[in-house]
Amino acid sequence: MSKPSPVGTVMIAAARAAGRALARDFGEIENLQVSKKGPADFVSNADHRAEEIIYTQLSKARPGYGFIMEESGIVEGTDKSNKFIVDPLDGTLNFLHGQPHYAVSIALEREGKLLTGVVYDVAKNEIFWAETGRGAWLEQRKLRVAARNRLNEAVIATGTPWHGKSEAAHTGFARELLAMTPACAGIRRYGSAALDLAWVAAGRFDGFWERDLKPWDIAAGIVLVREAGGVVQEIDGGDVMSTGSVLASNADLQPLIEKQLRHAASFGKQS
Ligand code: 2AM
Ligand code: CA
Ligand code: CA
Ligand code: CA
Repeated sequence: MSKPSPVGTVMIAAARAAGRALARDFGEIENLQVSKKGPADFVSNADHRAEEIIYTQLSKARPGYGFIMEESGIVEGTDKSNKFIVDPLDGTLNFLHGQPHYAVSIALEREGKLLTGVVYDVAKNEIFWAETGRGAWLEQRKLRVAARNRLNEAVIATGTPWHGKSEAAHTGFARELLAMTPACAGIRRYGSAALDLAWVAAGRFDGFWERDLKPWDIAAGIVLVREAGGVVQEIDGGDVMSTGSVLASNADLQPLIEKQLRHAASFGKQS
């Protein structure tokens, strides 16, 4: 079965429509208006346009549902049990630098549980979608996380903290890198957390960890990884949607990655 539910179909259509607008803007990034929301937190009218398209389509198709959106914030719905979680452009920095690795990410949370996730890689025209109980899919291909169980054969994705994050965040990440690089076959940092998670679901990455992300970066990708048979946890054992510190992989690698990240915490502290 590779058919999404009716609401899943609506979400995929909204992601495609936003993707078409993003693809047009990507063709002329020199004309975009770019501003900063924080020290290195860029946003452009491409982000806003894509979000507007998603909001318009979804609120028309499902009136009353709530929204959490990266750029427009929270819209309280009259229907308290359904909430869309929207990142109109994940990988803005890639996008603005002409790098064709960015995505639209839309999730649906129902009764406090993530139900549906859609991640659209616009440049590669790949729609990844998953729904609880229906599996994770890329077109007609049912997705399954990688079966690799040795960390030294694994390719692991991560996200680095950026300008404006705390010194502790940068130091902590440097320690984690120091623990992970000797242990695995390769580390990748491509700059879209939504796609990193989709690629874990697709078995292209064996694992992914990043700290301090936002709900819209990870919500859709979490559904994808879980429905592809993978495991998603909060790095330190908390609630992943609250802290945004995510570790995703298959069940064999998960304890091995977790162990290296624990090990990292001790570096430079035993003097
Ligand atoms: P964004 O492109 O939607 O902002 C990469 O590490 C992840 O962090 C991406 O999902 C990206 O989402 C998010 N992010 C937020 N602020 C960022 C920044 N200043 N630089 C790089 N990534 C950022
Ligand atoms: Ca952003
Ligand atoms: Ca994002
Ligand atoms: Ca974004």
